Amino acid sequence: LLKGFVFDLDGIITDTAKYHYAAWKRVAQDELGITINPAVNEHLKGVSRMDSLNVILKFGHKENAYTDTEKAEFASEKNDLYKSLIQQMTPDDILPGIADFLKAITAKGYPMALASASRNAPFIIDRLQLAEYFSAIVDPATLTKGKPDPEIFERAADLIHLPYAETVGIEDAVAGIEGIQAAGMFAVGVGSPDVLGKADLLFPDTAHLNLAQIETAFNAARK
Ligand code: G16
Ligand code: MG
Repeated sequence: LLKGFVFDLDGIITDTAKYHYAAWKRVAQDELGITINPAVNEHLKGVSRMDSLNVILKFGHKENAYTDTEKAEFASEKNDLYKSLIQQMTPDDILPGIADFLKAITAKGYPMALASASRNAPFIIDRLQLAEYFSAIVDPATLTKGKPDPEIFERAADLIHLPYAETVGIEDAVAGIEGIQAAGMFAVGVGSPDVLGKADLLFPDTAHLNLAQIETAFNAARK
């Protein structure tokens, strides 16, 4: 029986990727002399702050150019820039259909937890005025592994006491879909079939997310 939901943030609830990208682009250019592009940005999605920096350094062939202390400073500078950009977020930044989708889930009594790799997730959920919908938000600082490891999704379900087999996870990234499935959960993808073909159920965009369809597909899969 379907008991509840775990949600990704970036790409599902709101598009923080554009702000992460703007902040990394500046730091990469000014501090590292590396010019990143949208293709590199695809590899930063869902990836932790330090792992994102490592992706950029590798792209610029500078993976061994800096000490851990210097790297921590670059990451912190990026986060300061990022934080200044997300100050302006409002409920208008909620992706299409998400507000109604969260309302429908709540109306049916399913609990929800947030499984975002972002340490800024509680601030963003607050800015979007969505805090009332989430019974728990995973603190990524307490995790040992990033997506595609299932840890973040398992932690989210644990926080709201959901058995994994009765939990639905919602994600827009391949690594996220893999993590949800590795946790034994039902994976709902938002995106294109060529990228997220492995998902148990796929919607082309957030506006198409439909609770009744998810319930039907979940019940058919668990029979
Ligand atoms: C998000 C973004 C990533 C970002 C990560 C950590 O993941 O997609 O690009 O690097 O959070 O964010 P912060 O630097 O704010 O801790 P998710 O899991 O919400 O898709
Ligand atoms: Mg995402």
